[in-house]
Amino acid sequence: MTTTANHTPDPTKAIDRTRLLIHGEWVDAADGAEFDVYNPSTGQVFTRVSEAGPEDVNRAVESSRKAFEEGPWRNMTPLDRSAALWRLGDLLLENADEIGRVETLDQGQPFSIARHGSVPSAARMFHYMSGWATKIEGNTIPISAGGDFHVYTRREPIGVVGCIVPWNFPLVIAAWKVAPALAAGNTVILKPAEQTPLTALMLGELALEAGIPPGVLNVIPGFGGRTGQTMTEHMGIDKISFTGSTTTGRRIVDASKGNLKRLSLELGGKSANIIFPDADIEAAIGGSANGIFFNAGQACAAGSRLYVHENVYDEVVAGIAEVAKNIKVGDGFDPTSEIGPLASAQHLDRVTGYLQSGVSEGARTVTGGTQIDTQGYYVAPTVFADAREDQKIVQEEIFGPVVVALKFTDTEEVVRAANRSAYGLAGGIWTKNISTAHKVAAQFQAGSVWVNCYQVFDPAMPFGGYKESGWGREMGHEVFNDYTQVKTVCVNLDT
Ligand code: TXE
Repeated sequence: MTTTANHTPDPTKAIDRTRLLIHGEWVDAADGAEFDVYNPSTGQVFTRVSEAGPEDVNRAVESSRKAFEEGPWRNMTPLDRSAALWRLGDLLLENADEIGRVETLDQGQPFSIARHGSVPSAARMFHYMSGWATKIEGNTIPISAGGDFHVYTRREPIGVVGCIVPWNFPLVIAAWKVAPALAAGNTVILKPAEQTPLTALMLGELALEAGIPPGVLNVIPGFGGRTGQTMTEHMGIDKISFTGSTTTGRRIVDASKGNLKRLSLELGGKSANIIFPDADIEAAIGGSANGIFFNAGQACAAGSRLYVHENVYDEVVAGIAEVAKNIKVGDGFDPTSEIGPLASAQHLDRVTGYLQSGVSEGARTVTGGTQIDTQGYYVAPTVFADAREDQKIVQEEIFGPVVVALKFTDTEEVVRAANRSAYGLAGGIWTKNISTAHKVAAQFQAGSVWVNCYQVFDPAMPFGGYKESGWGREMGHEVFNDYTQVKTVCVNLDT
């Protein structure tokens, strides 16, 4: 791959990597299968990619197992492992123009966001996690059993980790999983989503260039029901780290029981964002609008349930609707686009179904509410107001640029309402009252709470769900609980 400075992306340029990456080689699927990849900005097919079938999953597992057991990675000094991961972060940045271009083609996010948001964010994950490769430590433990014992723990890698990622932030979420899995000494089989397979392949290519040995990161695009299902059932994979829907998460729990795989599950959300009357209303409007409309609402932590105090309800709803109306929705390669299309035709159907359901269940459409009538998978940023708790648009994850506003009167009531969800991924609080902020943060049944900000992510901040939003944590040092296992060694010193 090559990079040019201040580059203007060319959507028509051919895609370099479209085959499976297994043991450092680019190979066709064993049965020759391929699938079409669509540009969501136009709805047109722009390339085809090899589709890994069961035989290819077997090949990838054999390769990753060999790479794990023979130890070119696990037995590398932690400092060398750290250096390779740092180098991979650097290579992502060096190739940011081309990776950004491909992410925009594949996922639809505006090029400026892909190039200056997604790629640096993935690079930061490798840089941050590279530091942990030298710091994964055990403990020494004083015990009271009779005798003289030296007891200590070792944190060891789990083995072969299957990473199954979604299509909303293809490269970023791959980095969330691959970087800590590798830092801990595991080997990885990465399966990108069928809608967005390309930047995962580029990551695999750069990993080889960074000196990560063949087989340590295999990349096998394919469909969930076939490639993904084969991975989760596979007896040769020790752990699955998955981000996607709660429905598929449940399927993965069922499918993984053969060898009782370890599971990390980062699932859906329907996060409550609460605006108290004493908030900086202008900041709350801007932050809350960004918290739902960023990436066309295709973000698991999106603040999709907006609870607004009755004293400021009309002002906030009008303010967010004004932001929504002025957002420029368009082709990811149009430099004026602020948000792009939805990632697939299937997802467009899902989101427009919710738009219809909002209206038929009686919510008031303040702005938007429609598909944008053009080629590609666009919907208008939408604000529903005066919704009721029992409506589908309040209970279910829409995963589109659609916010539902609800009015509240007192704090206890809004906390109860915010927690009345099967999900528990994230939440937001807007207030100038420090006591309200901390009290409500403590009462939120959610894995992340933002106060006077929304969707701030950092590699050092753990992220994951309460309740049906999942198991385990991504990022921070917490993530190593999910990518290592603890061995206790007890040595009798009286021999
Ligand atoms: O997700 P799936 P879908 C939510 C969002 C969206 C809904 C459906 O609400 O509207 O899910 O999206 C792989 N075994 N989120 O159907 O199926 C699949 O190939 C193993 C929230 O696209 O969960 C892809 O790689 N893997 C979310 C990944 O799972 C399987 C992000 C995600 O697809 C599989 C995405 C199987 N049986 C959707 N079936 C978030 N938490 O950010 C599918 N896959």
